[in-house]
Amino acid sequence: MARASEAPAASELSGPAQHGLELYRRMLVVRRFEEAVQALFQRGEVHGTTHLYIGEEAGAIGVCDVLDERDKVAGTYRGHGHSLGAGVDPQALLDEMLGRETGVCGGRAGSMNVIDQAHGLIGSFGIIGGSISAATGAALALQRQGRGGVAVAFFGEGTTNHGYFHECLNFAAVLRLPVVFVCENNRYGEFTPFEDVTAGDIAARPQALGLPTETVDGMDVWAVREAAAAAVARARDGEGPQFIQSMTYRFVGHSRSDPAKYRKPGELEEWKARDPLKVARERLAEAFGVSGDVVDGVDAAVAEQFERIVAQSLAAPYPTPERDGAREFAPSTS
Ligand SMILES: Cc1ncc(C[n+]2csc(CCOP(=O)(O)OP(=O)(O)O)c2C)c(N)n1
Repeated sequence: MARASEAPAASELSGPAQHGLELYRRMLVVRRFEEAVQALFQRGEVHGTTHLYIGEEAGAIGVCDVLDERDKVAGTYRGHGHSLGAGVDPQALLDEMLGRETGVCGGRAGSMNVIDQAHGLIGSFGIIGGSISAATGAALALQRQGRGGVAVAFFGEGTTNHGYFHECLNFAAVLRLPVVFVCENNRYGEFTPFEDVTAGDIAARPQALGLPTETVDGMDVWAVREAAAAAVARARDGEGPQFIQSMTYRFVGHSRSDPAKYRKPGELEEWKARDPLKVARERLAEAFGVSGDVVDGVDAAVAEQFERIVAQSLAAPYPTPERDGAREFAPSTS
């Protein structure tokens, strides 16, 4: 046991302090994963394109923390955080990015189309709004199964201008489906500020359909988690669809080729001052008495984990036409 004047070591933590440190660790895994993808992309190891979630980690980690094995998650093309939040193994996910046979989809999905039914991830959707319709359909199935499962759709604020959004929210409201719509408002749809293309208040849209709606600080994993816990509990209890708007910011361009010159002066710096990892570090110290040394220990362990993961991904085999996955996708000869 630590003396009163000493902050406890990691192994001595329990309850909310231990849980808070675990939330921090999971966000850090997403951050290091995205940095690894970025570096490997620049080396030509990741094909196609990638959309990184750097800066937005508190969203997926806060929401997914309150889900259980009955639940389903639908993410987007900015979906590595959604996948990791759902519980996809970082090694299998990185192998997938590199097109390796050991990837979670056998190396055939790449960055934007990851699916892992074993962890309730019903898909990552390159078509915007795809996550909304997939989660709404999953919620209909879950409602009929009657086991209390809830579906979660992640999507960006730009997607709230799409037909899918309005149709699915209406459908879910009419049928009181157990679905939580999580709008990750990172302020830009590709290169366009959301206020240039979005009329009125986004939160007023679900409210007009009668959905309980909460806007939260998406840089604070505890705030996101609290809103998600309440929304998921209501959806499980048969109270129908719920809506969360998580206010966040991406620290990198829309995709790998975007230098993000459209940002307003000082905006990036302002949001970086509220980096979810920094916010969590401060909260861990102030509210839970977790020392900087303990958090540094987590940083070191995750850095080491990623050294191993990257080396293993680079050494993993590529799929060959003889393997099962390739046959699955081969044109039928009958
Ligand atoms: C149906 C459809 N139309 C257009 C696109 C091209 N597109 C890709 S991302 C994007 C912007 C989406 O912005 P937002 O919903 O705010 O999500 P964010 O990228 O900010 O996470 C667009 C228009 C697409 N993928 N699908």
